[in-house]
Amino acid sequence: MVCFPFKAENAQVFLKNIKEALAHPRVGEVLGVGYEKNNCFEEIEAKLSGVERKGKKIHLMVQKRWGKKRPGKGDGMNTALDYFVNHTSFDRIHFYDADIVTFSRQWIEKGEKRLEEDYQVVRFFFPKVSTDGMITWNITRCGLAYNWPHTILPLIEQPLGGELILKREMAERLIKDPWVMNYSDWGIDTAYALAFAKYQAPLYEAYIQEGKLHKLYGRLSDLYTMLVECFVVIKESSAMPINTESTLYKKDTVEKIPSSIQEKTAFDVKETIPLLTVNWTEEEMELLNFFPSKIKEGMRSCRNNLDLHFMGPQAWYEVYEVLLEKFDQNKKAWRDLLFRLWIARVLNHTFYYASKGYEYTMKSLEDMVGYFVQRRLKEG
Ligand SMILES: Nc1nc2c(ncn2[C@@H]2O[C@H](COP(=O)(O)OP(=O)(O)O)[C@@H](O)[C@H]2O)c(=O)[nH]1
Ligand SMILES: [Mg+2]
Repeated sequence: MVCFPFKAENAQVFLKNIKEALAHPRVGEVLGVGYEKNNCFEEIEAKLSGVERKGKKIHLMVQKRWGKKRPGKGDGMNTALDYFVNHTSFDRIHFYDADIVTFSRQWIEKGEKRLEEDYQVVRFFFPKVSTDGMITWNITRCGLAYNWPHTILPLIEQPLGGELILKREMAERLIKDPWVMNYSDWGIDTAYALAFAKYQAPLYEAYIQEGKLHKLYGRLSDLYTMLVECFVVIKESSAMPINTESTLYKKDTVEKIPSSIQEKTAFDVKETIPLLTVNWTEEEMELLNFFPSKIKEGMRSCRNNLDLHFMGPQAWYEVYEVLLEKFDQNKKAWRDLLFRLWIARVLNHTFYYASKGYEYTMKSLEDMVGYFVQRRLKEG
């Protein structure tokens, strides 16, 4: 079974993806789980007859309320798991984002092949734009490295990726895990990744060279909610014991990155700068006192003079440490400050690394995650 969670997507793109999935001989059913019965849902529903295929089922449904966090993509994915386990007899569920323009049945093929081996979970990864994935790198991968440096978690290429396949047994475990089902928001991808590691599920990461082209963000402010929710799940699970010493884990090796991807910029820098420099509150200023003086001074002075040299990968470690200890998701000033600190890191990366060539940039990000791992292993 193939599931596409969706909220408000381009119907043409989504319908083409449904059609593509149905065309794979092994796919018996496509499930679309919508956020609500909105225009997108109704448009898809009205046009389904155009993509139907004999002997195969298409099922559209609205997500149910499973978690206690903001109702979001997590409720959508968990609704799909429940439907898959309790209303079908298929043995694998594939998840793909509905907005992917480059989706093809070869992805399904590639993943299915690995599940014939001993793997229980297959995740897909894609060539990356050097200024994209800034939550993945600076929040999720750094957080996985900080909290679980001795496991496979820091090695996972795209832990927030919505493209993955699970065997039935894994889906059954997830829906019986109240901790996982609680993440109804953007925290879900991290929650699944942590759960798989906790279950020691054999994992394969499959590389898709064509890349995942999908709708892009305009301003980084679009990412505010996602940023906060992705950090909160890391913080809340800090004490979770995970041991993957004997877990089977492998990934495809990456060949040359297409030059079209090497040259892309993921967001509008000019529009982003004011998110860091204007509208500071007294309370945010106060909270800066928790941070080492270099960071406190740097953040304070960047309001007048945009010098972000202070927020390199190693300074980010110091920031992360304080955030894990002090961040309070119920305080707006903390959420706003988290956002600003992250913007400072993203702009540091963009100004001082991304300007020096693709390979150098990507290596600096890998090195940052490596630094988190090494430092935590050293400090025990
Ligand atoms: N069911 C459901 N799907 C969602 C929700 N929010 C986002 N999605 C879908 O999840 C997928 C990934 O979301 P997207 O906005 O593309 O995130 P990005 O790829 O990280 O930029 C898309 O197919 C969205 O339509 C939600 O609240 N409920
Ligand atoms: Mg997308």
